[in-house]
Amino acid sequence: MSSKTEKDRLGKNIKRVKPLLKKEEAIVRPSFKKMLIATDIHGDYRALEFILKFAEKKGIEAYIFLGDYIDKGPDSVAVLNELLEMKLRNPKKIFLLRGNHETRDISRWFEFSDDLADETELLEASNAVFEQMPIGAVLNENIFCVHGCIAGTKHESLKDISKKDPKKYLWNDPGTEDGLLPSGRGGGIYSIGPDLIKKFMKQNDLQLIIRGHTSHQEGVKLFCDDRVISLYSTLPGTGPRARAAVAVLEEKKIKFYYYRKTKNGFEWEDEVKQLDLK
Ligand SMILES: [Mn+2]
Repeated sequence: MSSKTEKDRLGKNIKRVKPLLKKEEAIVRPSFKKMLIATDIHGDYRALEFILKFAEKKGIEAYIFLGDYIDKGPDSVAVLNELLEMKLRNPKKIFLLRGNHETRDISRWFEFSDDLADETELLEASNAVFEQMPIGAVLNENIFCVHGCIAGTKHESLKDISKKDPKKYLWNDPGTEDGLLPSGRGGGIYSIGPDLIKKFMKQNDLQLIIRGHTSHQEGVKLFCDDRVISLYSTLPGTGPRARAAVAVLEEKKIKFYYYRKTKNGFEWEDEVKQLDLK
């Protein structure tokens, strides 16, 4: 649960950040030497703090978050406050993509709306701000970041992605079987086959997709001949062996850093996985 002060802070941040997000296109295009990609913070303020401290040490220039800031964890409002304040301090270097939890349809069933149960105006204002969040990011001109996946439609172009109709991009998943398969997540949601993903990447001059949305024990899962990275940056709470990951994109390589839960907090692993880019 969040305090009254925390909620008041959210009210102010929401008001100030709205025009900034409104100005951003559905697809933002950051190009920097060293970028951090993290996703699905889901109300875990301690994990966010842990990740931000690490990023500062690494000399990260720009931050790309792939959505799902709220729900599941105990501190949705604190997480939002931290990220919105980062955005306000550094609007050209912090990018907050929209996740499927940043929608009216789903957030009303979860912790964020419980938190704001007595604050209908603030909940409404937050939802209005979520609608202004960008849907995707293209990093260094050829790495596409999105919460869910692509739509999987014919002749799909990045140019067609709009803030008005983002559902597919927030909900779909990459699959292992070719074609467009209905998803167990619900109606109108699909698992996108490697054939469709490769076609989309070719048509849009992309070499990699980074997405979040699916929690798993590994922190990073690769699909589509290592061209789709499924990242998860908090611990889904499924046992001591679970690990979470963030990605650091620097020049022509992308590195994955993993952390685990310890008795008193979190700990980075020594092992770093690296993917070389073209
Ligand atoms: Mn999600």
